[in-house]
Amino acid sequence: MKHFSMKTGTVWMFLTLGAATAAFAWVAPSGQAPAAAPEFSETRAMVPMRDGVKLFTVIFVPKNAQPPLPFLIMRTPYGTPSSARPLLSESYKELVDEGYIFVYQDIRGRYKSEGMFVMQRPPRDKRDPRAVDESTDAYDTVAWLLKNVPGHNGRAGLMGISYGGWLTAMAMLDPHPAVKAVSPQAPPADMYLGDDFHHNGAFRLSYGFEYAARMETSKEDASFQFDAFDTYEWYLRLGPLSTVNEKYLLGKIPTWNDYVAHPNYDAFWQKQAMAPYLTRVTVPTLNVAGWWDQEDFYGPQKIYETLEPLDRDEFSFFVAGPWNHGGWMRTDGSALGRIKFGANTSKYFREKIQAPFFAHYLKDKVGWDVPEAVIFETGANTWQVYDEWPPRKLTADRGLYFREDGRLSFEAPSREDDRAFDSYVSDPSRPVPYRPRPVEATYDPRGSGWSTWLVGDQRFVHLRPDVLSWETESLTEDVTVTGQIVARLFASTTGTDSDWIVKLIDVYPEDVPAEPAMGGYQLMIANEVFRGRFRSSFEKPEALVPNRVTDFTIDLHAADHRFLKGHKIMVQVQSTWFPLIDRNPQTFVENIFLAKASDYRPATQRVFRSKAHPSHIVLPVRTR
Ligand code: PG9
Repeated sequence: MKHFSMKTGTVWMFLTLGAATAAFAWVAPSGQAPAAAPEFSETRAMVPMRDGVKLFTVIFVPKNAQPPLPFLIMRTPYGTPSSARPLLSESYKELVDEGYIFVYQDIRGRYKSEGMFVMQRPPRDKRDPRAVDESTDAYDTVAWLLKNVPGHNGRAGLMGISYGGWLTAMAMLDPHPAVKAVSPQAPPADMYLGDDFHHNGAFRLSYGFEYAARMETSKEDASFQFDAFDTYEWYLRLGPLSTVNEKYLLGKIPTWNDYVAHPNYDAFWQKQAMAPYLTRVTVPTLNVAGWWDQEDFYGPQKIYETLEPLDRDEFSFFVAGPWNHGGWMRTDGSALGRIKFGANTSKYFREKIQAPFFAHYLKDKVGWDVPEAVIFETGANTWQVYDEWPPRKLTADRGLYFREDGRLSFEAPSREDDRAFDSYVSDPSRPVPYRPRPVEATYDPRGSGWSTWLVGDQRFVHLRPDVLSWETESLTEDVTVTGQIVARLFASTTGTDSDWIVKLIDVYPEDVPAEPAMGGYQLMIANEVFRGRFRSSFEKPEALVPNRVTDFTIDLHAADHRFLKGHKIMVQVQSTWFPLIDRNPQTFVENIFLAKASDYRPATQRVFRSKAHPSHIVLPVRTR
């Protein structure tokens, strides 16, 4: 959906790119006549795939660039643009200035393309010569373009965000020989372990429900009509998850049915996960992630990490910046929510990284000199360049321990004391909201806090009786954390299943002279949920033993963050995060999607902090 309104000298554009709506302005420098907007000739084609299905494709050839030019291809489930206007936005400026033949394509079964849409269609069985997948569709598209579009230089690049990033990653599995560069940006890599639909087996209820309904109600995006503005209340009223099909989706949304049929990490999810297919680096690859990506933060890191040992030609690069999902192409990146970064970080990425990457590999231009990883160090608000990511040689792991009286300390507890724990009651009928209410629907056209919730001030739950917190003294010097953060939790529950949510927080000083309103702000730096039943195996869940102290290792993923002198480090632990994560009944049942209302019960949770059971966070602290 696109809306345009004209203002003097400024064209405001509201584009639906990926699954998020963003606004950009294309502005003529003040006092100057507007620069001539680039012009494109536009061709629409139904491009035939090897099985006869035709995919709707729009080709924009720049009128002012000297052929031959490479193709830059963006495949999408969200609809191709109806004109070249997106290319006139700030987001594409550097690429448009460089000169490419831009190609957009609706994937199978979406918008104007033929065929059937399958949510993240798994890679084909290569023994079947007639089989198709997103990799063959990308291949066939490149072959067709080379044959049918004049003025090209024989090379093609692919890029995309999120679903588009995943399509890009799929294209690089068996790329057409003309594909010389790809940039998967925020691609999901595993929908069960870390991306949109589940994290560590815990179901991402609001996103999983709303996205499935959006994509599978019709060929075009469709928003589920909630009868409550505050979806926290709507999801709570829903009761057990079986109500979804009984009352709302009526068994008609395949992805919802798949959630219900595959509650564990079975072949269905494993077949979709990227890592097993990433067996070689086929072409130069620019992997891009946002530190506060509310949808696919795990994916780009997992893909980069998997490719790294296979990257003999040093073709795989990693970029992480202070962005939400796709923020580098959707906002100017100078701020996210109330957090400011001191510069236009998106422009930096597009101008200094993305544009030179494609220009180098698709046009042999000089100017691409990224060694391995370009990472924005949050807190310090500076870009860092590393020759490996994470830079293990520059850090040492240090434990940050939960201590008595809500203290957090680099000193481990030394006294043996069975009663050294903190405790709360987790009540699934009163779950902790993951962001301040009202929790607007993800795609609420009136606006939604979804895209910035990860940078929200965590004081809204601090000191709730069902959220524990521990914090350090004010830091006497900066502490920089660069790399993988892990939580080691020693905890017990009176129930037989439980979720554990761990949040690592930067607490601002009370007095922030440059920005007084930020005094005491609690900014989340890392976080994750772990569903207790999967402690031993994601394939075969097991009940927890009530009241037994059990250790949980929870990957909080990577960060590059400087906790500044005068700030404090805080950890919060809770057992509900609603409706981001569905409520764990806290009573072990075979399939939570089929749990009864009576299975949902309060439980008393204990988090231990004794010598024998020292709950802590492992931080990769910079030593150099
Ligand atoms: N996060 C979205 C998505 C990607 C892939 C599968 C399902 C959802 C997106 O923004 O495209």
